[in-house]
Amino acid sequence: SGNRSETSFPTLAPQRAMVTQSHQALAEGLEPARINLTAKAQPPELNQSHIKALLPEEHGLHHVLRIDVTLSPRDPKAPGQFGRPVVVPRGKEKEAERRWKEGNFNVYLSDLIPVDRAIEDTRPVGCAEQLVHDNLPTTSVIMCFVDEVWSTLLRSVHSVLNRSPPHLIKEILLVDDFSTKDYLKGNLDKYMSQFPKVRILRLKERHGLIRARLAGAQNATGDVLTFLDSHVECNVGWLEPLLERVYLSRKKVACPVIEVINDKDMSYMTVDNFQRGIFVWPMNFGWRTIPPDIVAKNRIKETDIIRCPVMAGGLFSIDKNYFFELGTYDPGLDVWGGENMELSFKVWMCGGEIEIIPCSRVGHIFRNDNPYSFPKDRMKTVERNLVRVAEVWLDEYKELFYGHGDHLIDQGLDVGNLTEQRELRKKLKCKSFKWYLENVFPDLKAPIVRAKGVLINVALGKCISIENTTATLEDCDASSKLQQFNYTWLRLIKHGEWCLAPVPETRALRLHPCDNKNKGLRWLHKSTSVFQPELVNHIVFGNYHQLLCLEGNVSQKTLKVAACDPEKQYQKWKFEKYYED
Ligand code: UD2
Ligand code: MN
Repeated sequence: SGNRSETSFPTLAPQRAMVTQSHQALAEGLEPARINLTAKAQPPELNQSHIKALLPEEHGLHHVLRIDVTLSPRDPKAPGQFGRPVVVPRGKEKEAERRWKEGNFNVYLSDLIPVDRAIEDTRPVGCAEQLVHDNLPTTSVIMCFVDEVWSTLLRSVHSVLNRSPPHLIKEILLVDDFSTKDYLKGNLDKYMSQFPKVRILRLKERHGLIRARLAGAQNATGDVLTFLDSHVECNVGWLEPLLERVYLSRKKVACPVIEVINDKDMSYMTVDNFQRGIFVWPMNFGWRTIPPDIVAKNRIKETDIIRCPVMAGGLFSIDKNYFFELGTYDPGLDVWGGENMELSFKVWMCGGEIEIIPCSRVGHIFRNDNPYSFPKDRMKTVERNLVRVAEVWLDEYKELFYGHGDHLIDQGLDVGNLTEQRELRKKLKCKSFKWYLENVFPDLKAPIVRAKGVLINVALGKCISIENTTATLEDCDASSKLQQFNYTWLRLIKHGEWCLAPVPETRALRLHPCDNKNKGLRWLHKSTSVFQPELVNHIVFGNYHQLLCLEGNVSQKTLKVAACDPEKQYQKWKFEKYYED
């Protein structure tokens, strides 16, 4: 989830006017188009005693903390103060360049600017006036790191200490994921000993981010867990709005708006409002702006909470007991990546919610590459994690995941045992992925097949028809059951539970029982392609290198595979309907 570039937003069907009924809509399972993006109403799971707790006369309310000791900084003229951009001094360019790789950002400048610099209060108007409860739960702030840059780690810790109400911070847990750098040992212990709330937990071997977070969670003593990366700057009033949400409902997982600490000049940059966390196939995280017309029509305000299909992963608050009830992260996930998907699906499908809280803002250094090593291949690690997530949570939709990452189908990755995760899903009585799509992420394009209907030969105008287990060419009849096919993401041409495939010896066509793992049943077919324009509409057996194509012979009503020929019209086919773009 590297950068903050947004993806395009498919149009939603007309929205119901007001935002205040969002939870109601979700509870009643109304049609997807009616699900609102923001959350204002009380969630349906609130019972009477919760609602009582909301009454100001029983438990007081106060304005969010506005005191920020860094707003009158020790040294207002220091570089980077107030989040301003910094320029590398003349003559220091080489050094700055050399040090970049220590963290894959401008480490030289990070060392130059104060560890407790002020940043601009980027909250939308109205946030400072918001009320929160006096009796919010306490939190343990958990920051995992491996070989983090010294000044950046310190700045992260100072920003928490300086911009949070002290009584809400039970502790700051720094989880050292087996760093190799010396300064992260003695020096760090010494520096942090000034701050009684900071505890350092040293792992004896590299756990990877995901299991390091679990180690932190197991050692946490606060009511709420707040996870942060180790290169962040928490902004004014960031904490209370997050804890307020968890307080209102323990099943809310609250995320701040993640702003940008520029990797080149270290400036603190705000981001556009109205952004949701989403994913595109094959499960790539991204942010997507809610279109202005939907914002206008629903009168969504900048301070309104935004419900998200998925979270970015790094920064969020979650009730500690709830986190353990959910079975934490799948501990089988390795090192880095995919854990945000896993937790997001788990939260939504098992009764919780994920929200972005616009009044809570935290800066983060987005980097183009991980500055630490992966014990195994990086790509493989992330893919393996995603396969675990897909196999546990996506149900029949996992085919879309596999189908969009062509390389994933045949990889035969050993993803380990999934029994416990699947049992957990059953035990928690979690809803289906179909439910998630309909109720939480209705604007995701998730067609279960790539194409379907009759399969027509372009040159002959005849359709494939099934007789017993053989395939023949007949006059097209869209209403005939014998002519119906599905082209799946796993590249099978399915007729019910039977799959079209050539007989290796004779090259004639026959039906076989379908088997997602059998490579001998896979076909490539595209209705458009920039990469293989010459074979568009061909149905290619196996892979493009073998170049065997499905071909019709009208006089004999037969089908066979033969050497592919882009010129041969008898090799061009069309399904009745395509779902791909
Ligand atoms: C994003 C998330 C990050 C995590 C990640 C993986 C944000 C802003 N960041 O990528 O939190 O969810 O996606 O899906 O949402 N670390 C360890 N041990 C390791 C590897 C990393 O402790 O083996 C630490 C690292 O020092 C850092 C944190 O984990 O503090 C996250 O790693 P990252 O900053 O490289 O991830 P990022 O921001 O690219
Ligand atoms: Mn990060």
